[in-house]
Order: sequence, then structure tokens, then C-alpha cells
Amino acid sequence: MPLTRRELIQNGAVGAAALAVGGVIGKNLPGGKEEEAASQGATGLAGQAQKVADARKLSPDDVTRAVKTFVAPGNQHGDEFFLFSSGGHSGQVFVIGVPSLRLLKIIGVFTPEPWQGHGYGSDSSSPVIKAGTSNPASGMLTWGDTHHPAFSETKGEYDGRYCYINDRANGRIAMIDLRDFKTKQILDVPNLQSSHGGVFVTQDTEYVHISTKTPTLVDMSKADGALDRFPDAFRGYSTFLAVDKKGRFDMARSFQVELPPYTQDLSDSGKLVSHGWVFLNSYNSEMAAGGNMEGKPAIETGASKGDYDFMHVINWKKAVELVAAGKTMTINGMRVVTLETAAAEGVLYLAPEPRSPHGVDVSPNGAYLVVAGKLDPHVTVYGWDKVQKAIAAKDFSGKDRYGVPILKFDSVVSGQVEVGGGPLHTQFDENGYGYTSLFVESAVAKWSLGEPYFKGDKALKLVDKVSVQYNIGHLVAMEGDTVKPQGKYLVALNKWSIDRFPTVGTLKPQNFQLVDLTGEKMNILSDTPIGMGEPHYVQAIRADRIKAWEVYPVGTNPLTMEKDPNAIELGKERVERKGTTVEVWASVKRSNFKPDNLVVKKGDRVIMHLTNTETTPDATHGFAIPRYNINCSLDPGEVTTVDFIASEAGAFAFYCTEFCSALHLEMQGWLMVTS
Ligand code: RUQ
Ligand code: CUA
Repeated sequence: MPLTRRELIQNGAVGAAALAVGGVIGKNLPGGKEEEAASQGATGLAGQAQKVADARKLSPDDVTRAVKTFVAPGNQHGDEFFLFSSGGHSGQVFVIGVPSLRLLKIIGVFTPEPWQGHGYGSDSSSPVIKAGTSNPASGMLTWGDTHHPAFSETKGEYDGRYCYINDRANGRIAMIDLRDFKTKQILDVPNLQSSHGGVFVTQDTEYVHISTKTPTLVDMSKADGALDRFPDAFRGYSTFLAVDKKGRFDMARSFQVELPPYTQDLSDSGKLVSHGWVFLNSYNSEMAAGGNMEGKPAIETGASKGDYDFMHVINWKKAVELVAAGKTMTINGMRVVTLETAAAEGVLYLAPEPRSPHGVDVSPNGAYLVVAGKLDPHVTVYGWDKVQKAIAAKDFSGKDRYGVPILKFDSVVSGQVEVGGGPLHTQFDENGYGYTSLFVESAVAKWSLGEPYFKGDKALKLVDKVSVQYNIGHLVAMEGDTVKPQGKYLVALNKWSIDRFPTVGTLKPQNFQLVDLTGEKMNILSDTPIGMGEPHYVQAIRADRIKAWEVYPVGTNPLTMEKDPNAIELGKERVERKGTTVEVWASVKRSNFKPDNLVVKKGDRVIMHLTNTETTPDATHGFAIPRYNINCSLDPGEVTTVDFIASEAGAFAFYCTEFCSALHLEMQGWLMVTS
């Protein structure tokens, strides 16, 4: 017998949950069959599930939470969104499903990741890492501090092709191809020693933007006393990297805009009405450089003296024209629109913003620029129409010491909303609400934008707040920085998790909290410990936008995503010796390497081209040589080349590192290095 609504509620936790779920299902049924669906959900389940709920001490709300986030075994498409999360100083990117918050993958980016063969001798990965590590002082950089992932866009929507992410520590940027979720390129961006601003992509992926964090000493050979000459010796750089048809950076079409050394912070791309412009915050327009042992203020004090810092308003379309006209200077191989030119030609303007701001985020319609200042409890909302008018009317309060025009605060600001302590970043939903993270208060504030979303006293109003645990940095709403946000969920990226998880030693995980946006009030659905880095920012993309490959067409080199010239078919295995170089074309399949005996002389250079000839999804093999620091992942169809000097004599049992078949343990061979 189907139960009535009243009976369901009387049934307690599970009944309530069934009602909630039934409500969701029922809404999609013709004729509002909410109650019927609910009671069907509950019938027969209630007793058994109620016992479990009681035993696990789950409240009706908890059961509802569980039901809202649970993905049943075998349901491949239970997660509607993917998070691409920065891995912080792990240097990697994490792929996580929403709403389950299950970890789906760690993508090796700036840090070697052995299970993917990333950085351990395979041709398709370690040169990627090496190419981005040209620092002569430290040799190869083996880590990065990933901060801000950004997806490629078409007309302001994510198109599911590429993901870009910066290395905050070393001023580098990486490109991940979403066909195989692998890093294809790492670029050591000229003139950037550390990077923060961005990463964002312009609305049709014309450019990927990345800018300096700490300003760069322009002449690195003149470090002596440079901090005393800070305003003259240092500069910031806003970088526009053009991408080619394969999503890779094309330096020939890329350029930079030189900036004052104000410590540029987060930034965002204009969209729709503000397309063609970008916006960067800064937080140290005082240009404090520290010296607290010498009696000068520490950077934190010196940088917070002024009442205002500056949002940088950059006309990149204008900059492109100047680049085409040759009005640039080449610095370290990069064409740079100098600060002088940028100020004189209308490429760069400054808008005052409350001191020490952090995030700037552009609303989905492109009409509002939302700035949040760590030391100010407001979000400040700039109207793009006001900014444009002020620029056209040359309504400036003056110029900074570099000649950059400064807009008047009152001419460009639409309004402010008092949201709470320590606002940092803002994301948006499809209904005209902004969601701002409050670091100091450990909360998320929901507030309304102005017209055309909300009018009169409904506009620019705080409407809801939810506590998060604890110290939230970034937050992400589903596709919440595109022209078409998807609503539904928000993820809070909390830096501290003190009392949320079992103690696993003194270094604690971060806490990702899933927040339900569908109700009147925001509601925390789940906590997920992230125990492998300090994620900074996350981008959330609808899962169905990504068309990832199941297997490579046999013979593919992931580095090029094309047929590798050294791919072989079964039966075409061979070994060639030229002088002291031994070149091998080997096949890899369940459950052997061919050849499985390889005899070389100590000191020989060994080049092995390995083709995984499998076409079955998941039929991955590994290739590891003990003592030689070599481990490759050979996904089905993949070709990888390892290239090493046989420097140690002896017998080395190379083997497959993936448990690929019943005879996986037998999938081994011998590298014999004779002396
Ligand atoms: S930042 S917690 Cu490096 Cu993205 Cu604001
Ligand atoms: Cu191939 Cu194990």
C-alpha cells in the first residue's frame, strides 16, 4: 500500500528522505505525482533503512543529505559535474565528481606522478616537465604550486576541450587536454617569477591569461639594493597567451602588458558586454618591500597603509592592435606593451578599490565587476557601463606615478553589500545571486546583484549566509564564472578542518564542503577531506561537456595525440644497434613484453619505443626498470619512448606495474647490462 504524506513523515528519517527524493522525482512526473513517487520510494524500504539510520545515528536531514549525494554502485553517470581542483603545493590537479565528491583522478602536472609515468622516463611526460623547468640554479623543478584552473570557452561557456593551470611558485602554466586528462605542455612564462592573476580564458579562448604575483626584478643582475629602488626596479606583467588549434601556447602570437609593481592578485575576464577587457586586483600599491629587521614595517603592515588599492582595467583588444602595429618592446623573448605605452594608448586604467582586495569576479552577463577586500566587510560592485562612461569622459581623479589614469571611485561603483568578515571570492548562479566566501567569518554569503536581475531594494542585498568549517578560501558554484551558471551546488574550499575528521597526525586535510543551493537556505550536504595538497581554486564543469577518450587509437603518442612514427604492429618488434646506441621497438600486451630479453653493454644508450597494442578499455600496462628510476604507464593504444644510459651493470628484471591479467606477475623481462 502506498503511504500518505503524513505516514511518510511519521515514519521518521527515511520517510522524510523518501519524501524529499520523491519530491524531486515527482516534479519530473506529469500531473504532480510527488506524493505517489515518494510513497513508492518509501514502501518496503522504510523499515530496513530506518534501522540503519538509527544504528548510524542519522537524523532525517542526514538521510536526505545522503540520498542527495549518493551514487549507486555501477551508476557511471551519477555525478553530474566534475571539479577540476588545483592540488596546491602537490603540484597536481584533482578531478572530483559532484555531488558525490568522489576522487576520480589525480592528474600529474608540475610534479612527477609515477603511476601515470609522469616524469619517470617516458617520452610523453618527462620532457613536458623538463620543458617547464629551465631554472639553471635549481636544475629540474620537481614541484609546483597549482592555484587557478581555467577551462577553454566558446561564447563564454565551457567547451570541455582544455584545462589550464598556473604554478604560483615558479611563474609557469600548464595545459591539460581533456580528451585524455593529461598534461601536454608546461610553459615557463617569461618575466614572471611567480604567478597568480588568472588563470582565466577569454570568452572564445582567444587568450589564456596569467600575471605576476610578486613583481619581477626587471634586471635580475641588479639585485643589489633593488628593494630600496622597488618602484623603479620592479614591474608586474599581465600575460596573454595565444593558443593554437591543439590548445597549446603559441608564443609567436602572445604578448604581455607591463604593469606597475603593485602586486597584482586575482583577476577575471570580461564577458559579453565587457568582452575585450580584463580586470586585475592588486593589494600592495604602497609597494612595501619589508625590512622588519632593519626597522622598516613588515610587508603585511606596509602593504595595508593606504585606504585604497587599485583594480587594473585592461583593454586587451586595444593591446592586440598595438602589438600588431609593432608598438612593443621585446623582453626575454616576449613582446611587451610597456607601461608607458599602455598608459598613453588607453590600454590600462586604475580603479580604486577598498584596501587589500583579493578577488575580482565578473557577473554572468558581464555587467558587474565584483571586488572583495580582505580588510573590508563589503563586496564592492562596479558597473561596467559606469566604467566605460568614465573612461570615455576621461573622468579621472588623476594619474599614478607611472602616468596611468585613475578612475573616480564614486563614478564607477554601483554599490556595496556588507557581507561579513574577510570576503575573498565570488561565484554566481543563474538567478542573479552572488556567493562570496568569508575567510574570517568562515561562512558563505549569498547576495543579490542589481538590474536586470534585481531592482530597487531587492538589489544588492544580503539574503542568506551559511557557516562553513573552517577558513574558506575559494568557492565554486557549478560553472559559476561562465555566462551560463548551472546553480544547484556550491563547493566551499576550506583551509582548516580541525574538528571535522579523525586525527591523522599533525598535518590535517583540507575540507571540501558541498553546499545545496536548491532550497530557500543554503544547506551543507557533506564534508570531504582532501589529504593531498592545499587546493586553492576549483572549476566545475558539467560532466557531459567532456568527451574523453576510452582508449587511444593504437599507436598514439599522447604528447602529440597523433600516430607515433615509432609505433609498431604485433610481429614487427625489432632491435637495432648503431655503435653504442641500442634502439628497440617493443610490443606490450597481455601478458608479455616483446622482446623480453634485452642485452646491452654498460654505457650504451638505450632507446625503447613501447607500443601497447591493446584496444580494450582499461587494458593498461606499466613498464618499470628497477634501479633506473623508470616507470611508464602504457594506456591501451599508447606509445611511449624511454631513453636512458645503461649506467649500471647487472641483471634487471623489468616488469609491468599494472595488475593487468591473471598472468600479470609473469609480465616481466630481463635487461642484461654486461660490463
Ligand atoms: S587565491 S584563497 Cu591564490 Cu586563488 Cu584566493
Ligand atoms: Cu601488464 Cu601487468
